[in-house]
Amino acid sequence: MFKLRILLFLVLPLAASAQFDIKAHYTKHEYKIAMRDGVHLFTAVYVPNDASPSNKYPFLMTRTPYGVGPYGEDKYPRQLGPGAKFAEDGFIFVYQDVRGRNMSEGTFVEMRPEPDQLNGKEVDEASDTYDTIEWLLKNVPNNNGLVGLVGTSYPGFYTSAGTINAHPALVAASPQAPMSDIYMGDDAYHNGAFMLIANFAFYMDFFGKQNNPELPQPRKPFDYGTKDGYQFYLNMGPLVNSDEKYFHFTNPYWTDCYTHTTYDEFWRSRDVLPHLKNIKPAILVVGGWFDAEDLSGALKTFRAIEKQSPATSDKLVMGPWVHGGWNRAPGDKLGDLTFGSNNSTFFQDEIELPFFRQYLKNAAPAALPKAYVFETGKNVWRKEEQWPPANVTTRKLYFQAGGKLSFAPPTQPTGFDEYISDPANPVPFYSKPTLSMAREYMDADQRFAQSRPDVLTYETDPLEQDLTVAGPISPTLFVSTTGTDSDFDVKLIDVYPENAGDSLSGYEQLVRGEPFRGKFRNSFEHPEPFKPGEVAQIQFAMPDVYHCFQKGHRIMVQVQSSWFPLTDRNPQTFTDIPNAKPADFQKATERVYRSSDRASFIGLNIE
Ligand code: PG9
Repeated sequence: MFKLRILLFLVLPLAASAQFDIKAHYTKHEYKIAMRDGVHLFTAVYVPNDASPSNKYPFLMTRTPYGVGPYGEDKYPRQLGPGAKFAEDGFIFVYQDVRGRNMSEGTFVEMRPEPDQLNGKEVDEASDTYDTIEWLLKNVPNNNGLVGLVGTSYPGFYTSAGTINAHPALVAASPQAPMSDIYMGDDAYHNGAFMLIANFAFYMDFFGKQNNPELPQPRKPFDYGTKDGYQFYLNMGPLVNSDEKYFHFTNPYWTDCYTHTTYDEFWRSRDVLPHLKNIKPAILVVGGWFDAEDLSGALKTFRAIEKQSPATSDKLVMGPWVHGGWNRAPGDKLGDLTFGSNNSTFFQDEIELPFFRQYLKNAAPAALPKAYVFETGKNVWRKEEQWPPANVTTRKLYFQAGGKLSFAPPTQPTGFDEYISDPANPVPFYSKPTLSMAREYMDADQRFAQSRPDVLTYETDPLEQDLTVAGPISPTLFVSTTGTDSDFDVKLIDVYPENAGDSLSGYEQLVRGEPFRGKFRNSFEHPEPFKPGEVAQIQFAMPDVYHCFQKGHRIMVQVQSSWFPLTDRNPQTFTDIPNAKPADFQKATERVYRSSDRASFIGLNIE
């Protein structure tokens, strides 16, 4: 599986660049580069064969915890660089095992905290990036003195971290789906709900080392004993059983992840966003609207740099992609939906390569707008001078009696809808059995959920004209529960007309959905129980969309209290959830209010 990850993020070409023979054009070197504290980091460097004092090349570097294979100076990957055309264009490609991973020495720390200042021989990912650049400039001949950084997902975090107190030679960086604040909306937790299925699978595959250094060790795939993840995780019971039954407390990364249930110092210190200040390299942040892992990371990284580092040349690209999809798939479809042409080749050739050429090779300006964003629903790329666009207005879509949704606030003095949420029968996140976090869930048909008695559905009349939503989605819910804790998961859905006359007739496309763990409604640090039956307010923001609900479509909102096993189950009694006892898992009656003084609504930015 390590091999798989390497393929996903580093090597696997989008369109196999078999035409360009890497081995014939590049020479590979493997180095152990000393950092300021004496720890050596394993670094593979691929230099164009025609590099010479009169033909110099810039560095393009990726730092990763997933391995820089194939290892061995005589072994070459099928692709170098983030896109199919980079190798042919000519760069000195650098891949580095980060501190403590694989062939690098030292200690690995998950999302290593990045203090603003280091003293003496203290190190972090920023200093390791700096020291590596310093070494490369001095020791790899025929470089042009300029460096770019690029990476997706975890390597996206290393890219962001590398821009802090950057080496002056680092002039361009592209954090792509960067993990940024992994409790607050990236991989680990969303609004306090633990992202169970994705993390269990990830940490079954991502362990510490036995020897330091060592080559990536192939792991025997975990045997779930079933093809049905819903049943597997239901049978597992409380999260502590994952360790009791399967991990046996051998993977501290996993144990840390599911036991730190609040936004405590462990997570706060790992948030790289506050440190993205005074960023000198030009930045190209890239994300996918259907990224189930680090969508939030891309948007928050862009916003943090815009706000905290206004002098930085900072651009955003958001396309119709799953996590890292722009690196490895055409990006023309997801599940049942299509998005026109090959959006990934467009990105690689028209955005990513020109961006790096501009800064690393003094080529013509890439002429990129502030935000290059794909509008789903219409399936077009748009160039915006800011994100969200300047012309949006915030409007509220109110829940109404009879399952209606409208822009007019409710007028009746009382009113609510209710359902019984049973932790023994949670709402599935996907209609088919799956052991992985099926990425297609991000735009999948929600009719299977609408038919359940524990899912509330509200929808507008058919739209009389196109309506484009651009920016974050902000639900405000007035709720009560007969329990002392409960999740309230909100889904924004595009309902296709019944008479569309094709396979999408009546389709209920998930546009954006987020869980919210109710006990965190006032603070993610200090959870509070609900008082049974007492009305409470929940307000949160779901990650941005750029989506056109077309004329004749309806806007739908669904509310439910489980989304399994995407998120772990809330026992619905206020407790330490990973260690909940079977008796803590209780049915509860959940109410969502829709009266004039308790008007639940979804805030939308409308273009
Ligand atoms: N974003 C991915 C991940 C990291 C840590 C935990 C779970 C997922 C990834 O880099 O693949």
